[in-house]
Amino acid sequence: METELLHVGRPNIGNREIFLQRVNEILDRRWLSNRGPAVQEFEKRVAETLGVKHALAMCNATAAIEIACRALGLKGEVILPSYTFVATAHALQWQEITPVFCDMDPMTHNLDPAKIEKLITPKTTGIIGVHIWGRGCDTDAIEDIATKRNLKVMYDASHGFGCSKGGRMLGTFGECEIFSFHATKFINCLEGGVVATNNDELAHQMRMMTNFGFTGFDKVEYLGINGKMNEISAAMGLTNLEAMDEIITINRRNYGSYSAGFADVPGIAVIDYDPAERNNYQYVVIEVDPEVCARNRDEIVEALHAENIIARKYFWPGCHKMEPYRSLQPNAGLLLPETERVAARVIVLPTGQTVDEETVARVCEVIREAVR
Ligand code: T4K
Repeated sequence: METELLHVGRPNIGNREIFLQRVNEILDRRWLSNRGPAVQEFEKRVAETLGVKHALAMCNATAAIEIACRALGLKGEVILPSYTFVATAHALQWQEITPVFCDMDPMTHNLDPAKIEKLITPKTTGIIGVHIWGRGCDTDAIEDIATKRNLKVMYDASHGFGCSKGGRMLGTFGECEIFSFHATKFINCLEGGVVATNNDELAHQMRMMTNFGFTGFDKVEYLGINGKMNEISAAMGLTNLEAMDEIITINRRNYGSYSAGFADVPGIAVIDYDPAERNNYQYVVIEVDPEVCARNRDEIVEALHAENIIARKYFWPGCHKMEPYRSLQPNAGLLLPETERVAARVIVLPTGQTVDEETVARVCEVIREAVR
């Protein structure tokens, strides 16, 4: 039995000495927030990595989605997947925009574009695609529908930093894309988010909104909030960005070991990442087919937890089954059969810097033993 808890989402941490040196410089400068030098450098590095004109650092991805929705003028109803972290839906509901949940394509776990059109009503103003696990949405199909129906498109790319779709980096699609740099993401800023966009006007507007709407001393031009990233978070982000290749190599190695470990286990499939794209491999996701596997998903998770391996059921049960959506939209599930089916099959396993091959072998063995 594992003595320590083995978590999904254990943070990756770059060179500690360099981070601490950056922290000392920040303290020496006595410039701690309000888009200081570390935040500006972080924004520059992120923009370079994504190949995008503007990368706006914010305090977290949830606030960043809210700011982007405001700046895009989204209101009424917005279509998004139910199969996402609840923050995507909350960012809309918090602004009294109705999240309209769309079903997924079970092959990709992403929004199924074929199911978008029938959800469009006269109140619909936009679509938020979510690149689940860093695998890019069907951006062509989504953007075709949006153009035809005059809707705005943005993406929640919280999982997708360093990933591509059709050879183009995530971050460059739609009006804007939002990345999360939360502690549990493969590159973290402790807490942090970034909005990426090539739209100058939108970037200017979001920049102001992130800082109370100030456009100069005593001059407020927009309704804004405080969505700013602090300097220490940027220092962490910069340090971790420097370790990005190394972290991806580890994630990729672990992903390969898990895939090999489950290759001959009936009813367990590791979701795949297209080798032709750039991937960060930050999520190792398995699907348990209850018709083939000797144990169902919940029994396997129970077996893992009994061994102190805290595997997660992301994103079960789907946003539509969480409050306030469960009460506000009690029938939403009728249109979400694939979401409900897949959400009941998925397990996310630990990976990242703190997980070595021996640990992967142990996790595989617990699962193999459970289904034997
Ligand atoms: N959109 C999508 C698609 C997202 O996945 C997320 C975040 C967002 C939007 C919003 O982004 P942010 O506003 O957070 O920037 C976690 C994360 O908190 C959340 O950021 C992430 N998605 C989601 C997928 O996972 P929880 O509620 O499952 O677990 P949490 O935060 O308690 O952490 C999971 C495990 O990680 C813990 O059991 C232990 C470990 N952990 C966590 C922290 C914070 C550590 O070992 N060290 C730590 O410092 O949401």
